[in-house]
Amino acid sequence: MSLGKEEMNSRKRRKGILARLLRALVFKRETAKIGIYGPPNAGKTTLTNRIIHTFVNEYEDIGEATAIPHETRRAVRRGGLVIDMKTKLLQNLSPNFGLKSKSKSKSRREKAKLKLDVVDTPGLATKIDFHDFMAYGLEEEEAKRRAKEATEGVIEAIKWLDDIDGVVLLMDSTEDPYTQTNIVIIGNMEARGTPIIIAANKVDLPDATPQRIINAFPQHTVISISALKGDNMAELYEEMVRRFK
Ligand SMILES: Nc1nc2c(ncn2[C@@H]2O[C@H](COP(=O)(O)OP(=O)(O)O)[C@@H](O)[C@H]2O)c(=O)[nH]1
Ligand SMILES: [Mg+2]
Repeated sequence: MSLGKEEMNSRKRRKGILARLLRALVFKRETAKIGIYGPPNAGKTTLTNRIIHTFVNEYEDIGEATAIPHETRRAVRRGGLVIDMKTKLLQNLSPNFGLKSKSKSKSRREKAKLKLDVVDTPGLATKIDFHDFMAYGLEEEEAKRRAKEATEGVIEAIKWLDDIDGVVLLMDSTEDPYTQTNIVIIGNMEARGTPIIIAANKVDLPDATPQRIINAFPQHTVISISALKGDNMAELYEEMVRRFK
C-alpha cells in the first residue's frame, strides 16, 4: 500500500524536526548556519553584506549587489559571525537594540547571542532564459553562459539546504509574493522542518506592500525590512536570535 502524499510529507517533516532536536540536544550546536534565500534581485547579497558590515567589518563585502538578475551564481559563505544583542549602534540599529525589555535579567541578555555562518545563495527561479540577460546589454554568448551558471546556481542553492539550520527567505515587497518559486521553497523547508523567517524587503520603496506577503504566508513570521536603507534590521536580528539559536 502506498502512503498518501500528506502522510509522506508529514512523516518527512517529523523526521526533519526530530533530527534537528536530536542534533541540538546531543551536539549543542555552537554555530548556526543561516542561508539567505529568495528569488533573484530580492536583495540577498545586499542583506548579507549589511549583516557582515554590522557584525564583522564595515569594509568587507560578500559579493556585489547589482540589478542584473543572478549576479550571485555560487553560494558564498562567511563564517564566524556573532549577532550580539548588546551591540547597540551600528548602522541604524536603534539605540535600544537588545535592551527592549527592562525586565530581562542581565544574564539572559548576555546569552542573547547567535553565532552564525551566513550563506549568500544564488537566486532561486523556476525559469532562466538567456534573453533576460541580453536585456541587460550582454552579448548572446555571455548571456548563454550566465544562464547556464544561474541554472547550476539554483541547484547549488537547493543542495545547500541539507546543510542549513535556518533560512531567511527574502522577498521583494513590490512584487507578487505568490509565485511558484516562493511556494516551492517554503514547501520544501516546511517539509524539512527548517526554521524560516520571511523578510519582506525593499519597504523603502513607495509601492512596497509587505501586507501582501503577510497575507500570502500567514503561517510564517514576516519582518518588513529595507536591506538597502537598514530599516527595521534590529527586529530581524532579534527574530533571528530567537528562532535560530
Ligand atoms: N530600494 C531598495 N533596493 C534594494 C533593497 N535591497 C536590495 N536592493 C536593490 O535590488 C537590487 C538587487 O539586489 P541584490 O542584493 O543584488 O539581490 P540578490 O539577487 O537577491 O542578491 C540591487 O540593485 C539592490 O541595490 C532595498 O531594501 N531597497
Ligand atoms: Mg546576489
